[in-house]
Amino acid sequence: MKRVRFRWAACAVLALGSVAAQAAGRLVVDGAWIRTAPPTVAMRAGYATLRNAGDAPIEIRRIRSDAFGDVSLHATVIENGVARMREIENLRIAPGEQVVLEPGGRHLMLMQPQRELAAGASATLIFDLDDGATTATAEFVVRDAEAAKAADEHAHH
Ligand SMILES: [Cu+2]
Repeated sequence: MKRVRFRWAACAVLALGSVAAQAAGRLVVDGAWIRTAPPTVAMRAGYATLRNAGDAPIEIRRIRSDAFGDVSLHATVIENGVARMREIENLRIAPGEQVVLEPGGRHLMLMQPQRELAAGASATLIFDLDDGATTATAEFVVRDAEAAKAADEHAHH
């Protein structure tokens, strides 16, 4: 009798352990692009769909790239009829949810390009998640806004 009870307890511990190990967030970055700008402009804007394909919430703590001196996440807010940008410190995405970064809305602010980024070039962005131990990497392709829009419409048909 005692032996049976022990086995049941061990089984419960194993089951709990496997649940804890499986619950994890997973950032998927789709349709990532950077809008072209004249080489003299010291900033670019980046857009993408950020989706949490995991089963635990994720929080984006930091975004970095060798191609830029500084990367931050911005929201566009209208104050007294004027569009202003505000930094989003930590973006939290629930399991199954997605955040769309698009022209006129939330976007990545890419400062101090470290090299020429003509249309067709690409830059790797690294997203540091949660405790900093987890990262996601995405390739952002440089395109002009019209080409990006056409490609997006094509993808949806
Ligand atoms: Cu901005």
